[in-house]
Amino acid sequence: MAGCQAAKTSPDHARPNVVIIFTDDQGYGDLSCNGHPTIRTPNIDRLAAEGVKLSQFYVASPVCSPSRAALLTGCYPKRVSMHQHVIFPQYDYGLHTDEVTIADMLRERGYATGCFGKWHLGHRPGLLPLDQGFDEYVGVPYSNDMAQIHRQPDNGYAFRLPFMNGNDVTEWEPDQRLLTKRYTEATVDFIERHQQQPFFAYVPHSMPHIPLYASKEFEGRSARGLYGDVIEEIDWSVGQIIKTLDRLGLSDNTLVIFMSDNGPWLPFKLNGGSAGLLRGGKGSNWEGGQRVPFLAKWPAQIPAGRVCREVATTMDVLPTLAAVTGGSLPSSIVLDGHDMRELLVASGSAKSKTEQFLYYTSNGELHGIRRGPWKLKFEPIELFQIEHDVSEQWNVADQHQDLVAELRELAVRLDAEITEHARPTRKVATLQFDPAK
Ligand SMILES: [Ca+2]
Repeated sequence: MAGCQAAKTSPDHARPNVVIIFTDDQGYGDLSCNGHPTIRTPNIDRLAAEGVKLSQFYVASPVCSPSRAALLTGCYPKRVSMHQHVIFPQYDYGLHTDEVTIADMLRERGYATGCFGKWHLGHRPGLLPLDQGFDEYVGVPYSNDMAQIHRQPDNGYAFRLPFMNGNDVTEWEPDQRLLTKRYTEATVDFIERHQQQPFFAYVPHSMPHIPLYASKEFEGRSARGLYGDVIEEIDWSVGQIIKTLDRLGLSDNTLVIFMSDNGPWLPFKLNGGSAGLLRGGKGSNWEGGQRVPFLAKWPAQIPAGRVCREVATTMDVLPTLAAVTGGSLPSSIVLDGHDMRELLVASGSAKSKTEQFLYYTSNGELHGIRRGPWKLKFEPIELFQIEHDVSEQWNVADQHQDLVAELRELAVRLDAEITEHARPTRKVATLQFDPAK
């Protein structure tokens, strides 16, 4: 029975392999298993069928860099001062190396650690994946649009997109049709090379962040158009990783987690995704901006085919992995996430430890709070019973004025604590490479 599995701590399972697949700007509704009618994701759906799906899972920011900082550190972006929107190529700061990332924690525990994809937490010397706990890195250090969409020669900005191996730029302006395939090959190669020891593979895909690219094998394949082609290639990638684990006999003891870094980028219309039932998308504090798919498969511990409807967040991943692997975190460190292991492995009665969740805008300003089924948004004040009204259509603030005042006071108080104890980013004056044209 699933209930016994939580307590199982046999040596074989003391240090499971960990694979985190983190897509970019994929909407809550952009999976077959979350209801999309024309995008086919059989491999990602398999994670749900053979593992657990969380239906109320949040990222801590509706944009890339803050969301990634929260995942890797277990903290609100504001606590690590990474809350003020995304890192652009000319920026001189990044996540501080004093922070303990998932990779730092697992490497200390004896894991081989690799990052294969989009980094976006700083790209100057000392701010890259090899400085943040990863043994290996292959990918692009910031968003795939920053050379194309944000090219602004009139403002003095014109950037190039580097492709990196470790700390070295191996090419400029890589063929983006091949990014998903290259990240996949690097991940499979990493798993094959480290099959004899515990490993952590972090796979933050560049796609489906615009501009969209699929390889020629996938272009034109999906009934959803290019966006669907891109998602179906990511699904192929997930399948390649699962097949590799199966072939090497590692599947049973490997925890594979699939998530997106924020909601769909709706202004790009057909090139943006869908949040399904949820209102809004990337950059907003509507549920569509911050509620994302979460699937986890780990046959040794997670019962197959469950849906967990408890609230959890990316900030829970670090403390959960520490609990699962026996990894240690400094006792002095303040985290905002909680060990959510019970939500993954228990048979259904486990309750979330997230008592409340703060919403911050893409620029890092406090903009709301969720507690239990209630979500309060600021400016204008709107209150939603989010479990009755998942699409945030019916503002009931007028009927619950005491609750509005209480939640507002709580949000301000919690935010004040984070602000008071915020830890700094790291600024670096020198360049690792010159991103300018
Ligand atoms: Ca993103």
